[in-house]
Amino acid sequence: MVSLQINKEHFCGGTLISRRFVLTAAHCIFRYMDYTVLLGDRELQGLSQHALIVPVVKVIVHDDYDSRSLRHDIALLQLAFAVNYTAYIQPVCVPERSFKIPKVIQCWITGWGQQQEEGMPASDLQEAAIELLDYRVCNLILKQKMSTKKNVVHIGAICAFSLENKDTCKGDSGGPLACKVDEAWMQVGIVSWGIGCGRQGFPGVYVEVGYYRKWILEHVSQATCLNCTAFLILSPCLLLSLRMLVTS
Ligand code: 4AZ
Repeated sequence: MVSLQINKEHFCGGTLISRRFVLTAAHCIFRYMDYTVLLGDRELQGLSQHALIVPVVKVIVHDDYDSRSLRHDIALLQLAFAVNYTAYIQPVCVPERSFKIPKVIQCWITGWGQQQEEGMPASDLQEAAIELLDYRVCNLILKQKMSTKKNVVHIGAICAFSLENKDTCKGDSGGPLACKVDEAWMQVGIVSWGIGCGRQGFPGVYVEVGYYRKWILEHVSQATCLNCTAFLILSPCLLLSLRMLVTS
């Protein structure tokens, strides 16, 4: 996971999906700004020797992103240079569209966002275990809470809640909802929106990453992969897909 920063100040989360690209939420992007990405560190104050700061050279926001409904709340940031992977800087896997997280797998939300609805941002990266909720069920719950007849959660989204009312909040947006499948981390969601933070009975809403896999790959390969098949390296994500093909 990475921290998106403007003038060295954290404002959103993101994730590294290739050596050159960071995935985040469209609502994290305002207008043209000098964005930088902090990689390889959990602590925002006093960077460690594992930290790397990389400028963003291009922002790709989903064409259908709607800032009112927050539909298609997804964006890619192209980094100024391809980062080298280390023990601290690793890419997360983007799931296949059809990928269904087995019920037994634990998923997590992480971020440096506010620790309460009216609270302070965290300087040390926080994490919480969550339960997933289908967007249709989530839509029914949130429609009722918002006293509206209009649908508020649509296909392409997934919701999550915690039994201890742990939740994402302001400053966590753009960050991951990720699940550890075998030895690989799969990014199932992107922090998008919610009503307040950590309120009992109010699930948080996330972009369903697998639903946008084609969009992601289109933009990432367009920009970086002139010769990808020639350099096809067996990444942990690819190995996981292959293993799942064999076992399913
Ligand atoms: C926010 O303000 C925000 N509980 C993000 C996520 C959630 C709530 C608020 C989900 O960016």
